[in-house]
Amino acid sequence: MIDPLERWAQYGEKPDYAGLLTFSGTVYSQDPGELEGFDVAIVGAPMDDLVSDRPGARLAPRAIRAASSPPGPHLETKVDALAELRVIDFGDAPVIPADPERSHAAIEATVGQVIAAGALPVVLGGDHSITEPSVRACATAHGPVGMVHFDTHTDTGAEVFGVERSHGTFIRRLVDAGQVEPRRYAQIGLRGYWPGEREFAWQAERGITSLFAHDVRDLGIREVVRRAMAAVGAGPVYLTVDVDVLDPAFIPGTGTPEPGGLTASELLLAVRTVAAELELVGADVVEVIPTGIGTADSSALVAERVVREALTGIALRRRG
Ligand SMILES: [Mn+2]
Repeated sequence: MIDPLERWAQYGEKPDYAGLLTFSGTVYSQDPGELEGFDVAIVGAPMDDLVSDRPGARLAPRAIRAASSPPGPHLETKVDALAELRVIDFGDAPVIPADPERSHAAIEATVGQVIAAGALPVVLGGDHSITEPSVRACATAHGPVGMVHFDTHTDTGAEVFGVERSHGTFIRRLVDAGQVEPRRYAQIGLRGYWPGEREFAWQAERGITSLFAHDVRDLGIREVVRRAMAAVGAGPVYLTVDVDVLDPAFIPGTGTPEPGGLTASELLLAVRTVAAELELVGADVVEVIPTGIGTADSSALVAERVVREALTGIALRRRG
């Protein structure tokens, strides 16, 4: 086990930019035997072979580690999570470029090692397909899990461009495999133009709860989260956060940005509330494209959506 803080021990803290790159400067190990006694293990899942649009999320685990802030008490809650929990960075799953099946197997095995040691896995994606092997590892240990899913998209397609294993299909695969309980599964932040009636009919038949971005706008984030948590209820829960749930104003660096999304403060409160109230057995954050910042033309994107909203209004008016 390596402690990146060790060389700065006499100062009590390490500068963020120096030393071994681990999440928030936590200790690092790749040895599952050293996971005993830890509450949480960070696992990187640097693959983006299954995106339907812009690639680059394979670069996110390192970028998120580089962006991580040092420990210290949270100003709103007064909680220093890194002091109260024993957290270890377990490194990246051994993914294979251009071989999504073997990469998924590697992610499932690595997350499985974390769970076997009694720690809670927090996975840094990666495209959203990485949630499939991560949830599979959790469901193997805990039985079928509930899910809270922050996303613009439902990711419940049967296929995307005819491809069944995709970042747009993994939830359907997990529900069909009995690993996510559809009646204990809530989506938050849906908007835009995908999916369609067929996918929503499939969801409705199974009792999946869908909360849209317009629900967040009209009801407020606290009420939306309350409804999601009521649907999920007691029992093991997996939390998955696709950062494209945020408005592109907050996150231009993602693969399929969609205007009209949540604010960062809404998402942060929602994630904290879910983690505080529900029995999480695993979590992930996905679809960050660090190199996308500055290349995603969010001003053109919002202009395109303004036109689409105007056209939608015109069409509604003509219906009478
Ligand atoms: Mn997604």
